[in-house]
Amino acid sequence: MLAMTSITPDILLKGYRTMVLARLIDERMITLQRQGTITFAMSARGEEACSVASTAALSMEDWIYPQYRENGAIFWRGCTPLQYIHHMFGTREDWILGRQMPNHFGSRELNVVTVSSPIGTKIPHAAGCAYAMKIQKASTIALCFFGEGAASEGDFHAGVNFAAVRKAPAIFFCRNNGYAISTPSSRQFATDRISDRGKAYGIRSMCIDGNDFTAVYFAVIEARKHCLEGKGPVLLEAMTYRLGGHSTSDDPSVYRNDEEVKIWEAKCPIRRLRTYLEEQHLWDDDKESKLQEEITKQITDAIAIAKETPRAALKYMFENVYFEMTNPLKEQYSEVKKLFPNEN
Ligand SMILES: Cc1ncc(C[n+]2csc(CCOP(=O)(O)OP(=O)(O)O)c2C)c(N)n1
Ligand SMILES: [Mg+2]
Repeated sequence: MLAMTSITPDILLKGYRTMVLARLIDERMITLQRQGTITFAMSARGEEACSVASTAALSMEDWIYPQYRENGAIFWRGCTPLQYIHHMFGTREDWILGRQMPNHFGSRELNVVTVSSPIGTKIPHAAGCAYAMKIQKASTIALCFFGEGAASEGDFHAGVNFAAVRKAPAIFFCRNNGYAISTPSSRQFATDRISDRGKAYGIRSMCIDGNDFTAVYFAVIEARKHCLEGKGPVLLEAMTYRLGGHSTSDDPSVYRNDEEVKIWEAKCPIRRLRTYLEEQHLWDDDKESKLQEEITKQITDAIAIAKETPRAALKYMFENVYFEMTNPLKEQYSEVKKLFPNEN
């Protein structure tokens, strides 16, 4: 049973706005990819409550290890549409200097570790980070987001077991959205729940409704408290659904039917929170249209700026990898420069 903690209207309203921002920005980025303006995009459509509500339950000093479908976490922590869109375009203003694919965001300032493509690798990193926090007697935790597909990697076992043995203050937040690209979860594991595995590691675990903003929020508040009381890590499995394709390189119509998608569209976390806010007289149609208008303008203006901003320089790929550029990196840099003689 979760202890009843209260959730303030401010958190609910900020949570709602942040989820709408994530939804609208994802939609626009997919359109831009289809138009050939950006190279790639992924969407968190239908899963926004997982990243936003859990980040809302953390302290700003807690460290977050995202997988890639958690732009809601950085939006909650203050990333602006312009900062995000610079990243998606890989401009010179990109936080990570165009060194990664789009959707591989990260920010030292926001304590969000940069996304890296190999899935599951962040699970042991977060366990180690949490253990360091414990040694330093810090009152912070590390939260690692990953998909149910990533939970099939050996890194899941290594990371969760390490954190369990060391009683490291880590929350392992599994977004079970039903698919790892085209592989449904029924083809990934034979148990009903990933949270069942918590017992095997001797840690607290819980399965929650990932499309219910308040359920996610309370579960993370409780899990964080558990971590900070020195009781060890917590495994949370949030049941949700990937409403869009895996990425712009995917066509989900070849492996799943529309009926299934429709069922989950009705459970949309944004719609659910809006209904609740309206019942509480905190939201109405007028506020909704103003919000949509405001965010749409911010996104449109940001796209116009990003289009005018030069791409990240070629040398950014090679500089600051090591304190000094190594000889192999220097050679690679001059090879790449031959392909793009007009860029530096
Ligand atoms: C180690 C590794 N294996 C395979 C891939 C290719 N890959 C990228 S995303 C993905 C599916 C991940 O599914 P899941 O963890 O459930 O996250 P979701 O995309 O559903 O949010 C795979 C197999 C990869 N990036 N890294
Ligand atoms: Mg998945």
